[in-house]
Amino acid sequence: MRRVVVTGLGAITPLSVGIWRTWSRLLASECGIISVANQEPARRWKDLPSIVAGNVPSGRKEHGGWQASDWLQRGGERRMAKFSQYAIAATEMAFEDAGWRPQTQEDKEMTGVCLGSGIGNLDELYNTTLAFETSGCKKVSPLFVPQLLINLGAGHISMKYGLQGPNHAVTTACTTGAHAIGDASRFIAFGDADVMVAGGSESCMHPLAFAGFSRTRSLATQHNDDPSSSSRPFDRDRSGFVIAEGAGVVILEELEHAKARGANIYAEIRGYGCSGDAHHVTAPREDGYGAFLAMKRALKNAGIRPKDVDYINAHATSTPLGDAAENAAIKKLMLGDDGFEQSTHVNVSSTKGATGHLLGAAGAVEAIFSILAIKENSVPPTLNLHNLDDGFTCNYVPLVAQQRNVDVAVSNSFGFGGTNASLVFAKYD
Ligand SMILES: *[C@@H]1O[C@H](CO)[C@@H](O)[C@H](O)[C@H]1NC(C)=O
Ligand SMILES: *[C@@H]1O[C@H](CO)[C@@H](O)[C@H](O)[C@H]1NC(C)=O
Ligand SMILES: CC(=O)N[C@H]1CO[C@H](CO)[C@@H](O)[C@@H]1O
Repeated sequence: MRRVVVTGLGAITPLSVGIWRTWSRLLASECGIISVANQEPARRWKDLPSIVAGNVPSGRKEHGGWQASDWLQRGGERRMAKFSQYAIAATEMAFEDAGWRPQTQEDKEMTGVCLGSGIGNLDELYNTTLAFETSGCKKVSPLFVPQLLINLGAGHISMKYGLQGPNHAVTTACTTGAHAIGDASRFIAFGDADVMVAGGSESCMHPLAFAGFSRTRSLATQHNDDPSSSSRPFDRDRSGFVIAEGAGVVILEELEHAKARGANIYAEIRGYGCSGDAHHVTAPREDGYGAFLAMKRALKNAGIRPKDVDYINAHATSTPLGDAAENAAIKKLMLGDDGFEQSTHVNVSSTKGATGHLLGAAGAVEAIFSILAIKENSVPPTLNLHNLDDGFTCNYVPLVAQQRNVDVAVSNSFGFGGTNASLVFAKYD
């Protein structure tokens, strides 16, 4: 099987536009979650049970802010959904970082895209629905359908760079980013491409999204007055997740291809495992069996034993049930064949305390954090973790980052519908 390595990273998160500022703010225990109580239209936002969010900061790119004109040609903003705009920008950063610009026809044919979104363009759907209801067909823009389709993120990227390899879009709710990276790695391993742009993007900061997730009782409602303490994975007082936006993109490359051009190799992607809970639309199985299976399969695929895992970037979104189920899954995974309890040796953190939950982009952004943990031997912290629940016996890296030798990292992502995926990254040498 062909080996696959990571040679470029790009991200837009509530902490910053750009990888390095995001990473340094994450390690410095800073939080990107703010209040949306004063957003317009006020009559729609004000009655929502959860009014905290992980918005991408606006401003100039030199200051880590988002401004569409820094990344898109004129008119691009009008033609593209916000999630596609973020995807284009994160891809530009990742290509720049990788130093890879496919020029020849052969290079273009062997470079593909696998990128998705969880929700897509709720804003446009909402506005067009209202316009259609009052004024009919003539008020529906010819851009409506292209703005709505989730695979247009991947489509716009291929058009911009002339990429003629596989062009694929994943949409598996909050597992999207992880599935996209895992599937992309298999395109390379199987010889369909030498280089893949892979990741997830999301922007559904619309009051309707907040209303919908409130009705599934998924959101943090207890800390509206103190936004930065609202996302608290694994903490006893966690009450739900915080909706966030952004994008994560990695450049995956076949090992020999990367070596031949002297590329900087961040890490190797060694394993990918998926499973379904077959249980419930929004709730996990209490014992975390689905998550356990995904991690177990990913490690089997990697040929790595659970006890050799140094760091797990948990999906843990700060919901009471989800975090407990994942904790149970990690403990089950770490239970050695001899019954020896190893969970005290693995370092687990959830970076959602700092970023909130980027939904379809979460898996990609967190894969990037796992890759950087390996590259930098730093484990990012779990913010707001003051009191552990009973049975939470791992090292959850509370509040401050820890320096650790990280050779192997696992990144978990789980989504509504009971879909679970794990990625395994390892140091390349
Ligand atoms: C939808 O309508 C609102 C209110 O008029 C506007 O602020 C927003 O920019 C519109 N969104 C899109 C995608 O056109
Ligand atoms: C697997 O996916 C489901 C989606 O509903 C998620 O809620 C759950 O946390 C995941 N499984 C476990 C046991 O963690
Ligand atoms: C692999 C690794 O670095 N594990 C560390 C996790 O954290 C504990 C401390 O709680 C260390 O003792 C382990 O070495």
